[in-house]
Amino acid sequence: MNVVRFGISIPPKLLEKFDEIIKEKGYTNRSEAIRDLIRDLIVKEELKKSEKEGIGVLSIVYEHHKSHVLEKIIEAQHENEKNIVSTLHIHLDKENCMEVIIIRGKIMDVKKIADKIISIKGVKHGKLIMSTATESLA
Ligand code: NI
Repeated sequence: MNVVRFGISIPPKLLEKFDEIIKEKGYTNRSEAIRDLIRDLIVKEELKKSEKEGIGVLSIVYEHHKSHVLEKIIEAQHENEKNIVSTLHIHLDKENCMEVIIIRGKIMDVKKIADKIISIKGVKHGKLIMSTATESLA
C-alpha cells in the first residue's frame, strides 16, 4: 500500500482517551483507526450529495399478521425492483419478523424507498445504514 506519513500535534489527555477507545474497539494501531475515521468522514460528506450513487442496508421489524403489513412491504419492494438488490427475512418469534433489505441507487432514491417502507403502518422499527463505495476510500 502506498502511504504518506504525517505528524499530529495533540494534547496528551486527548490522545490517551483516543488510545483507550480504539483499544476497546480492537484496533492494534492508531494508523488504522485514523484511516477508518477519515473514511467515515468521507462517506458522511458523500452522503450529503443526493445525486451520488449509494448503497443502503434497511433493517425493519414488524408483526407479519397485522394490517396487511407484509403485503405492503412486498409491494413497496416490487415498485422499486430496480433498486432492491436483496432481501433477507428472519422469523423472530410467533408474531415478529425482521427483514434486511439492500437498496442501491441514487442516495436520494435509496433514502426515499427506505422512508416509504419504514412508514408503512405495522412496521415497528426501521433503520437505514448507508454507505458509498468509491475510490476515495482508498
Ligand atoms: Ni417471518
